[in-house]
Amino acid sequence: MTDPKQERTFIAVKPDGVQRGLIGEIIKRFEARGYKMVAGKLIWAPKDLLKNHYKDLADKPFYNGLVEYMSSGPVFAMVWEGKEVVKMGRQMLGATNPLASMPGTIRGDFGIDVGRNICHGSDAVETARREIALWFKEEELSDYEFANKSWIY
Ligand code: 3AN
Repeated sequence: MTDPKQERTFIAVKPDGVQRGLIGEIIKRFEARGYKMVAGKLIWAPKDLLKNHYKDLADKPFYNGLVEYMSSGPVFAMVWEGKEVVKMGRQMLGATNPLASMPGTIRGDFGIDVGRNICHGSDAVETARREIALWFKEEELSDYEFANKSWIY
């Protein structure tokens, strides 16, 4: 089992988040919470990658629209590391449904539309592993420590 302190998740600022200038805001929240960025890049994702990323939703009526929206511009893809970052990341993003996304969360503070919901975060440790491998090459992930900061993971 992964050491929960070393847990990693895949977080992406979606095209609407990039267009709205929210990359910095989202990075700021993860940094401030105490998480460590292990990788980050701006990428205009090819449709094949997006179809693979969302393959579990292939039978949903919104699937084609989702792939179109995600390929409408670059996304900012990231890997964050730290204690229970998968669950915590989901909490920080807020619920998929805008009516359920609480103020204080990224979606709750910046979004009103489920089809334009600013950010993506892996929903489980296993999913995170798959998504990280899909979006990043091993050499793009930086293994480093914060010096003398045992409270930062
Ligand atoms: P989450 O992104 O919160 O994990 P999922 O995995 O159920 O939610 O959905 C993936 C993405 O599909 C969402 N972020 C959203 O962009 C889109 N989506 C989900 N439900 C709908 C819907 N009812 N209509 C349009 N797009 C949707």
